[in-house]
Amino acid sequence: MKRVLVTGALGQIGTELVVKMREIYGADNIIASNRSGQEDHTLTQSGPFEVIDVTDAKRIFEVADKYKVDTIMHMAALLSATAENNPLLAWEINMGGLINALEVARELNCQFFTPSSIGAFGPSSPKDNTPQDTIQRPVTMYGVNKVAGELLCDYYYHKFGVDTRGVRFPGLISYVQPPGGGTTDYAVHIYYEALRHKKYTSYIDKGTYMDMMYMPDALNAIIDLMEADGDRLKHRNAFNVTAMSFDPEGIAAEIRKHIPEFTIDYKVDPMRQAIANSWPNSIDPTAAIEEWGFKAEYDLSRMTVDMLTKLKEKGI
Ligand code: AKB
Repeated sequence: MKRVLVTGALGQIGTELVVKMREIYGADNIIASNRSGQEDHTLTQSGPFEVIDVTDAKRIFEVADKYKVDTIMHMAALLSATAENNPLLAWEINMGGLINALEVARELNCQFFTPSSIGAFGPSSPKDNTPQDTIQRPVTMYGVNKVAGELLCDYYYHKFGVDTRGVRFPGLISYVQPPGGGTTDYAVHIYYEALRHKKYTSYIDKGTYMDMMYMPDALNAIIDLMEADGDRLKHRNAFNVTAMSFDPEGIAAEIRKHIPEFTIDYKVDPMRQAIANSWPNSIDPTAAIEEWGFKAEYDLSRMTVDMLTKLKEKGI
């Protein structure tokens, strides 16, 4: 990775990924792009920035060619709840955007990364310690997009030799850029509300376990996988990665260690609850550990300390 185009750079992952990669590879070598350019002044000023709508294949090519990039990190996507509310738009952005970006990677001979998700599993997948290779029959549009995306990336590798790589991310927790439209977002909101109001009303019910990971571990996973020796990779595009699994009661109990008055109650959102119910309780990251040395530094307790500290520093 010497010169990288990041799509969806103002999203939850992209915002921090661009900052970290600019530190490692040099600001001029990381070309951030997003559908609109207004929201994040710092990122658009700290290195090259271009407006790209990923449904516009020509525009992706134009920017990738202009900067002579050798890597594309395709982060632009709708998350699970938004996708479920607007399945046709999700197909257009998640599948149309992906194949456009893959085509540019093929034409310009770029290495390629795009995230899959725990959403690629469904109710018939084993629920606990879900294996790397298992039944994948998701029942959401997001899940359908993710499984098709995993297969499409494999196809571009086998058919055209594009060096495609990817992970199945769990819910990602961060104090920088809030997520939007996901099912796991509650695990970010809860920290803000704990500091602001000492209480949180969860749209996900108690007893609903999902995998989660702190953003610094997610960024390291992306960079480590992209830097890994390709000859060691057997799976390439859809490595299970996770750092912890908890339900709303579990994260609330951890927050209570620091804010004893904190309380949680429930107003369950049927749609997001149904999505969560169809996902694993926990997934097995053994293939990622064995094939490229995946390692997560943050568990629930270390993440909670860091989240509360960093959000307080931000004035929350
Ligand atoms: C979502 O909730 O949609 C995402 C994901 C797990 O892919 N955070």
